Amino acid sequence: MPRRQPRFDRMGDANDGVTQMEAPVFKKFLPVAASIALVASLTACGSDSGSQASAAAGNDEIVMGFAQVGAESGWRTANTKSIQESAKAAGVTLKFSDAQQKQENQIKAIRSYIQQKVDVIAFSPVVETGWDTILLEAKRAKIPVILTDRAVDSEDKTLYKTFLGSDFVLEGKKAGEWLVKDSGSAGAVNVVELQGTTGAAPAIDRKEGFAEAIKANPQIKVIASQTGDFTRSGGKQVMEAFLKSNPDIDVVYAHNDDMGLGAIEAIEAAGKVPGKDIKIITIDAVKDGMQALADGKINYIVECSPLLGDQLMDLSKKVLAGETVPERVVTEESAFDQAQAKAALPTRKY
Ligand code: GYE
Repeated sequence: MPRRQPRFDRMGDANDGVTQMEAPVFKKFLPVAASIALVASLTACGSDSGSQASAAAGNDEIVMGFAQVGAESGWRTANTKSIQESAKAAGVTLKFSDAQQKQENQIKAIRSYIQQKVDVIAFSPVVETGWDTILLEAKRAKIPVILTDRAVDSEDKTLYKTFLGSDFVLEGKKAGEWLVKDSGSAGAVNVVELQGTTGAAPAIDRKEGFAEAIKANPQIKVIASQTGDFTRSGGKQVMEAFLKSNPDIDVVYAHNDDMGLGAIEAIEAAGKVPGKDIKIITIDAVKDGMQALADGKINYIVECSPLLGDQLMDLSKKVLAGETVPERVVTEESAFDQAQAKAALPTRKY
């Protein structure tokens, strides 16, 4: 991932987050019973066979620990479903945990998987930085790690086997390129941006790709940009504030469908017509987003596929069989305008 290189320099020591967050926070603020309950729930919520690592011991069954970001969006729900279904189909025993968008919960989950001696750990890092300590623990325990969906910003590439997911910079670029084309020779175009979770790879990269695509067109200006945390309620709230302080918004660029859908509610409540008075561009192309696009309330959606389950199981099997896997596996994706959404909707899988 050479494009991440500049950020290593900017971020300095990638260890900071983890070392600060672990022992002190949980020991000081969580009652012992609550800590135990958390670890117990991490173990309980997967389809846990109760067996210890087996693939390495010569049995066929692979035990995977998956630390999910949360359930913040339609995309995430589809992603979780894909992973659970693919695990079942591939005969992989899945231990699954939901971190509720908190890095400390993901670190707890991963540590618990290490203690349980799973065969492989996969996770979608909620933010990019602060993973080196826990990944080093997994490496020392000889448990391979596969990054799924989101990347980590770490200089040590030996801490994980591969990274499977989308090219988020490209997604942002596609969104920006559509806007450049759509606005043609129009005068000033005022854009407000609803960013994803602060510090998350898709938020950083989608912002970067969009900025890059519009930079040769100074009439297109991002006049406000704030995080809506990838949620519908977050998108609505931030959009309400944007509408109050900016009378001349032409375009909303939302880093995911859910925030765009929240923005639609805010725009309608303000007496404006989404898709017409204010154009909306989003990323993901989940069912609700595609429906709003087909209905004319969104103008363009860049696809980001959540269906990573099959590839993840496949890569895990290869890694555990000692095969070499590519260090980066990029998901193939397209984009939709309103007519294309109408045509695609009946056969959409998510
Ligand atoms: O776009 C958003 C979700 O990491 C690609 O996370 C994922 C993003 C997705 O919350 O809807």
